[in-house]
Amino acid sequence: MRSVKTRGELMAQTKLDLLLERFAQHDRIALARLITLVENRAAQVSSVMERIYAQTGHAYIIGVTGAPGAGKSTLVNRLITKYRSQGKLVAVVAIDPSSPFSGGAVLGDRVRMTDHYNDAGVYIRSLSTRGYHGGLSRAAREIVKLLDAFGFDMIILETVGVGQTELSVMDLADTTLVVTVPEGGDGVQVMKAGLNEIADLFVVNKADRDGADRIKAELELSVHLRPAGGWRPPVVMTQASADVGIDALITQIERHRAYLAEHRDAARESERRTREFMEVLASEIEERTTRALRQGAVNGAQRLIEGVREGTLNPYSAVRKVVEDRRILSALLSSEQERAEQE
Ligand SMILES: Nc1nc2c(ncn2[C@@H]2O[C@H](COP(=O)(O)OP(=O)(O)OP(=O)(O)O)[C@@H](O)[C@H]2O)c(=O)[nH]1
Ligand SMILES: [Mg+2]
Repeated sequence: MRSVKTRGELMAQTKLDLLLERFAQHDRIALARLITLVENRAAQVSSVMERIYAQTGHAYIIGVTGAPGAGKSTLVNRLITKYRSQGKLVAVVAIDPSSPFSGGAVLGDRVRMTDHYNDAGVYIRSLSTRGYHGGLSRAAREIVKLLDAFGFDMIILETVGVGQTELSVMDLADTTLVVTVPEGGDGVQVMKAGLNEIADLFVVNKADRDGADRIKAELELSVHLRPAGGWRPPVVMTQASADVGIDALITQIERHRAYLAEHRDAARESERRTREFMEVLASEIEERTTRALRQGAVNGAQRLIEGVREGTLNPYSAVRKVVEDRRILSALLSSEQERAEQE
């Protein structure tokens, strides 16, 4: 019977309960463990999210994106300091591209953010983009939810602004900062990369360098091409390494926050919630089927896969057979325990 839990299941359940209890008591080790579960796409992730969801919705989420080396981490470091001086609890998720070129950036981030390592009001976590196959935005979303439920006031997401994945991660942010630098036609790059549309605020960092005024003018021009009436992203000049312009940046973030609060768009919010549902549904199905197939646990499906592997059955016919067979489908979507019980 389904209601009878196996010994192993009960033990896993108790362990998870304990972890969630410690999480509720603001135990950072429990927080780190839960984030690791999310990173490893463990089967318990969905039930963790169900349990903590009601505690979310309080944090303000700032996305920071832009070209490699633009000074994002340096800027984030400055933001942490300012927000900490306001007594806010700050979490940072730095999403690292998996290319070896950026491997050094992880270390760089660590080095630059060490100022805050002994501060219990600050939590910094790096997240590798490796091995997610498009599920990164779900993982990032879940980590943000965990940090939110844990009680952080400000959550800062740093990504290198390349590719669809990064853009989808920025969808989580309330305010998205696009960081540019004076050199190399960065303004044009921003437009090309589609960062223009997601920016709530442009930052021209390294304003100590030549050409800062020019890129500021370029960006301001692009802002004026936006349809009138909505939010117009301001362009803020900073010198993150010299701690210049950070107060103005924070003021603009607050302005955007106030704007959002004033212009709460119910339609946009339901759209966002629906998107979240669709994303979780799709990836839950993918994760469950992948797990079931990897464990070789689904008889009928195994035979079809053999056929595909040997070239005697084309993948489309195999998939049609799977989706038209309720028993296979239900086994694919069942949890490990449920499958064991069904046998
Ligand atoms: N001249 C100048 N250099 C800066 C400024 N801000 C940051 N830098 C330097 O730019 C370099 C890159 O800074 P990071 O903060 O690591 O840049 P990032 O955008 O986080 O880099 P990735 O995470 O690798 O994409 C470092 O050497 C910083 O010291 C600035 O305002 N002016
Ligand atoms: Mg960085």
